[in-house]
Amino acid sequence: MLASSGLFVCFEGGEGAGKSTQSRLLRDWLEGQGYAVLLTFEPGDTEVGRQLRRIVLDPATGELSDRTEALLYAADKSEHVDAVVLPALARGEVVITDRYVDSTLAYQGAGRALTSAEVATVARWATHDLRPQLTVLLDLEPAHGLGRFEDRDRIEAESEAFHHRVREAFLQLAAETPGRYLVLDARAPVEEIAAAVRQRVVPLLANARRTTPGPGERRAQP
Ligand code: Z5A
Repeated sequence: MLASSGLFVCFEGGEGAGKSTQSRLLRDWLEGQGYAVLLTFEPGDTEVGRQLRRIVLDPATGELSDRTEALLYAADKSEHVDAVVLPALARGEVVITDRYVDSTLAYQGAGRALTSAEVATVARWATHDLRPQLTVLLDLEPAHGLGRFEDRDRIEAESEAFHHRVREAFLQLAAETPGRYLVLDARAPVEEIAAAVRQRVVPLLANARRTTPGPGERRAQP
């Protein structure tokens, strides 16, 4: 299902690929153009999501069964979509999410010993099969992204092979529906990536609500 009002954009990729940086830059630029924007993220951008995030990412949680982990991420998504994403889209806003369903298909489906089809069934059910109109995949060699951080959470601490499977899964998802993806080399300069994202987003804004006229736009005369 695609949203019929607003615009749903997602940033995906491995750790340290620049998702938070680019989602903030896109939010700031769109707001500067007068659009109503909601910037959000998974896991953890709801009340219950914050608790789920602590469980799935805190190294103190220790081992979880693969299915438990997939269900916890799915619960976070369900709450996120129902409480945050769908209401904002219904208001005509541009919703930008830092990670979404592709993350669980990649991390729980390809990273862990679950099949992607099983994880997809659970995640699509949890999210009413709501799909972004555009997913920006910031592609980066795992060692490069992990090197941007010193501390590691439960998932970042996984093996190099795990992170390579995750990267390949993201690329495979993008290859399956290329019309809904923008795959960018995350090693490019920040401003170069931001410009490529803007160029791809602009033609998708037809159903997005403006709160103020864009720069240089004149108000209609009474
Ligand atoms: N996870 C999952 O398993 N299943 C799911 O369904 C979901 C998530 C939704 C969330 O961690 C973890 O949950 C994640 C997957 C799993 N774990 N792992 N591993 P998170 O939310 O805490 O973190 P993250 O999503 O992995 O993002 P991040 O680590 O915060 O990185 P980022 O947002 O992609 O990057 P950044 O913060 O924008 O930039 C990182 C640094 O690089 C920073 O110093 C920037 O200034 C720098 N940077 C950014 N862009 C550039 C460029 N272009 N060049 C050079 N330096 C740059």
